[in-house]
Amino acid sequence: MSKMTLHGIWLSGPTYKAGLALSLLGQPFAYKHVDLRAGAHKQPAYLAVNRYGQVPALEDGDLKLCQSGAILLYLADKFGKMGGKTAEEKARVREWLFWEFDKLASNVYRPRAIKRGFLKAEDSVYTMHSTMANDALKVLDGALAKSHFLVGNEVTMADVAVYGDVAYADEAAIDLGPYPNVKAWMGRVEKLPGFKKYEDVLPKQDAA
Ligand SMILES: N[C@@H](CCC(=O)N[C@@H](CS)C(=O)NCC(=O)O)C(=O)O
Repeated sequence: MSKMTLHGIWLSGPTYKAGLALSLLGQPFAYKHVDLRAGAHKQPAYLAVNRYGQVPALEDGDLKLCQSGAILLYLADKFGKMGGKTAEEKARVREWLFWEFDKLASNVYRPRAIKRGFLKAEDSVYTMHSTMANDALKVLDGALAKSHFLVGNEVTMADVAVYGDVAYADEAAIDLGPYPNVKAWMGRVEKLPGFKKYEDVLPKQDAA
């Protein structure tokens, strides 16, 4: 089986989700660095891989797939792992994926982009997103009070997607102190075989 190729940039949270999923699945992958600052994501060569002009994208043979949530579900189906065991678990994984992109991802990523200087915005924009992130973190903390992982007893793509948001809370200056269940769950995810931090899973340039 030839290696899949992940296209992305190491600072991108959605790219981290795809890279982390591959790493937890024990799947080595080739990597193509997409230079967002140079506008590479809007050039025809890359638009042929991801029509939305965003990272990440995953190539598996002739298949070119975008949207990190869709990539995670594809990998779960392909390898028959981390997608949930029963029909209900599979549906719950999808619920979390839709929820996290609606309520959590951009409310962590935008404050992070502001704090890191990638995005210029008024203080009120930071406050709005970080307030919404805290609302979502309360929901997450409540769910994780009841179970070790988000769906069932084992890690699923729901954990990967949500971890790929909260991993950036520190850089976003969002305090996880009030969410002890989230912190304990992060510790469990970080102990999984194949777990890597974003700086370690995503190369900074092309890799074979
Ligand atoms: N919903 C998409 C979001 C991807 C996304 O926002 N990627 C950012 C980098 S982190 C990007 O490509 N930004 C450039 C742009 O949107 O033009 C996913 O989960 O894959």
